[in-house]
Amino acid sequence: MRSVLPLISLFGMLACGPKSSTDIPTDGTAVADEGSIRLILNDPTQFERPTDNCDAEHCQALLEIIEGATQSIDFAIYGMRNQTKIRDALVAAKSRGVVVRGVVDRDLEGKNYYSSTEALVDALGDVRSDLKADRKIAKQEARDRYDREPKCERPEGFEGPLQCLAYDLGESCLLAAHASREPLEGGAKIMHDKFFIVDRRFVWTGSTNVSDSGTGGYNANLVTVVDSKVLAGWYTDEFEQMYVEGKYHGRKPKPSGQKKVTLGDAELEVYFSPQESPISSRLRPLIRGAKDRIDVAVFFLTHKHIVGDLIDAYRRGVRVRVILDATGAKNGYTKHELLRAAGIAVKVEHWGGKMHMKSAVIDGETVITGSMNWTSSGDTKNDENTIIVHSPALAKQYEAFFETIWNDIPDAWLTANPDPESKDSTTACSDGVDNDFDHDADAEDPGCGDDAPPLPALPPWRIVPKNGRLTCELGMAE
Ligand SMILES: [Ca+2]
Ligand SMILES: [Ca+2]
Repeated sequence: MRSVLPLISLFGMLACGPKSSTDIPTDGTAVADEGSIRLILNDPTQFERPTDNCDAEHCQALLEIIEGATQSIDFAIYGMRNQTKIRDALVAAKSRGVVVRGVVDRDLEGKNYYSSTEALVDALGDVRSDLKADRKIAKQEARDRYDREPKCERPEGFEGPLQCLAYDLGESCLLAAHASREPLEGGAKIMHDKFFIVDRRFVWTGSTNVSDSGTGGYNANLVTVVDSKVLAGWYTDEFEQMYVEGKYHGRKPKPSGQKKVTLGDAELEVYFSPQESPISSRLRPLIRGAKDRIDVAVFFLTHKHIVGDLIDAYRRGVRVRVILDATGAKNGYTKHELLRAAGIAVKVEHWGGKMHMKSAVIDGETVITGSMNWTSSGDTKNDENTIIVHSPALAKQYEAFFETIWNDIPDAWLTANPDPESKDSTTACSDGVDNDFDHDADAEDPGCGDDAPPLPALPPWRIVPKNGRLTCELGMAE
């Protein structure tokens, strides 16, 4: 039998290793490290349905580092569905003496969204979750809840928290009020990361869930694989805040420096949500600084300020294109119709799989990657990670991929919105998936029938002339 002593000492080292806060320069300079970065973009048009195999390149890359692990695997994932090869590889690593630790998401009832998560937790043992933190935060929020004075009129039929919007279009103003159809309760925050750290050297991360539609290859996703001890150290600190200290969401303290590392020709910046609010602190300034072109590919685009920045970029002559997920385009807070009203080219995807990326490329220079949707929750509530990569070569790779999938989506979806589970959406009626989360899949879904009902309407918007006024304000008269 293998001696347990080396394991205990290794575990001790892992759990009590130096905090990298001391390794983060406070003057914003980048740390130089040996290593490399690889972007893997998964093309959803190559797959007809979710699968339990691991043939897609991003899954292979994950399997490779798990199978090569000699000391440690730390993972923070939303959950797991199918993906037997990944589970088996983790179990095999553990049985050959690798220390395997993990965290997953749970809701206030202790449940996880994905059906194979419990089997993974049972097989590995050392897997924890955000359940306790969620319950504490929910209690606090219940105490803090208060009614805010609404600053705009609620659209009829939309009961959720109200978002009042006013965007400047130069001679006119674009005004809207957004809310979800259903009232939203203050629910659990999400441990939404999808990263693995192997041997404190390799980090596999991005938008891909470990699921039949994620690593199984059905959805459009972007994975970043980084070989860097420095970057792995930052991810380990983030992991241990959750795993060792039980700190999730708003309970994670704000770090003191900016995490930047150079790997060859690429410079990487790392941000964790919510403590670093990456949208407010970094994505918005990047968009405000764009000079030539921005291509965005996201699942949800509901953050009101980043939408204002995209409109401003477009108005100063930057070419802006957006590919949005068709389910995301049904959300009561989606801003894509406002972007279109401002003149920006937005295509809503028409695949069976989802546009699950949370990313953009700016000026052929900077790629935004990670797990964070462009939403207020992604910025300020959930556990998320974002890597910003400055590299013309990787930007070129992203732009080529974007061009391919942009051209794959018919121009009809520049103005209309495909029903995500209907004959509008390639394989959606034969993929075995409830693509639009209404509890009916394929032939059972009314959208796949001959008389498909129209999509429910989104909240309205209007354009009002400025008539000499300097700013756009809510409640402006025509
Ligand atoms: Ca389906
Ligand atoms: Ca459905």
